[in-house]
Amino acid sequence: MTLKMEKSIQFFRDAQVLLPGGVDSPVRAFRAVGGQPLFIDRGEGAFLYDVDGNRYIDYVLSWGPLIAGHAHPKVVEAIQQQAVKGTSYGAPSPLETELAQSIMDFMPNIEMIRFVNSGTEATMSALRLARAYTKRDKIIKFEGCYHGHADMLLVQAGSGVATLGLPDSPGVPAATAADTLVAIYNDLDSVEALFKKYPGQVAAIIIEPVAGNMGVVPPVPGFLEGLRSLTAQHTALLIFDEVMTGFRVHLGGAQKLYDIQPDLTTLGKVIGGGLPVGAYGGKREIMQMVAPAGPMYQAGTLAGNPLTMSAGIATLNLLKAPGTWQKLEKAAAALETGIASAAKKASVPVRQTRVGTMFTTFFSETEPKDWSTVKIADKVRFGKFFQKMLENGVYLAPSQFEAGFLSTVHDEAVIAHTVEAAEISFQSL
Ligand code: KE4
Repeated sequence: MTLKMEKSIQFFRDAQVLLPGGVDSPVRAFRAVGGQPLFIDRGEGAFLYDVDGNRYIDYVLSWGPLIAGHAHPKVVEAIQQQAVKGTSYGAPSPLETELAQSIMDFMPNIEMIRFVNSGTEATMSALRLARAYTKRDKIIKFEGCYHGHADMLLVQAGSGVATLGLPDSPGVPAATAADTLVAIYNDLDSVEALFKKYPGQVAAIIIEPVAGNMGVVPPVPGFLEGLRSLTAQHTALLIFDEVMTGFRVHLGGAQKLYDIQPDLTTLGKVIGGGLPVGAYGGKREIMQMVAPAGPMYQAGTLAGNPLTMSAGIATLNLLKAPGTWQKLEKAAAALETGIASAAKKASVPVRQTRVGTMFTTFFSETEPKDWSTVKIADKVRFGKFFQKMLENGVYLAPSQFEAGFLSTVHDEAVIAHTVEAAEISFQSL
């Protein structure tokens, strides 16, 4: 059955005249899965409806933010009630402190926090802060991890950079990239070697504590603990980039799941309930360096705006309802086993990875451990599977190197339909 896509095709044709690649973020162009992106008319609960009237179960959920599904009535109500009071004041409002406190209720290791407007701003600012605090210039990131598109972080990055097979991005000055050191995920020796090579020069390690931007790759036991002791030993800061893992691998993030206390945490996505947001926070002593409390400068026109704060507060309040995490975990586990058994039935070799509500189906027979073990996955076969799932009403992340997400409204019927679609799709490969 081929999808009716006339309107999407026309909208994409028009968009490509005015927007590079016809999109406002590269991965949306479906280049990795060979095809014509769908133009969306609306989202409702677990579903997306495209401009041709096709309905899909959505496992992208705006790349993570919509943990309560599309247009949750409580979130919409919070946005509506705030909108009539004004969308942005350019001045402080009690809502910023309210959302800050709500986040800290989940992640008590964060003692102070600053809101910004994207995950990119959050990681960029956290690294500037780490450099200001330690008076050092080098940073360590991991191959395949993505932390937004700030110059210093577009070095061997994951997500769209990996999806499009870009070695690195042009436009990043060599001098900037030179201060970004790259280690291998799940390989402590590769980290130790960098500390040895650049003694006293490393300001911070920044890591996705569960990698999501090369597909979902969990940390092996002892890896995060090892990073914590290496950074302590070398007086560098440990930054957990929880823009994606926050509230997704555990309501308290990876720092709760693995019981590791990073010095700084970056957040985004879920805390804005679907509106533009980012945040960085951590130890009070470090955060007090941020202007105007301290000398490290960072600012933003719409940072902490009341509309985003209201959507974030409403979303986190929904997560506080008793039994919410158990419900999310149960649905995610059912999805994971359902897809794995569908692949087995069709004798298609896959490696399923999942941590909490984030998951990936790798078309590979190699256990995912780092970029080198995931990049060999069969991207062509993934693309065929993606298209088949789309035909069967399921919208997966359009790249083998991305995470899928589910929400509190992905109920049993939705999971059952997804597994059925997977059975049909795997059989067709
Ligand atoms: P944004 O600037 O896109 O809000 O956040 C950047 C970012 C930072 N850190 C992590 C761990 C992230 O996953 C992201 C953004 N995630 C991607 C999805 N892989 C956003 C989707 C996109 O780029 O279109």
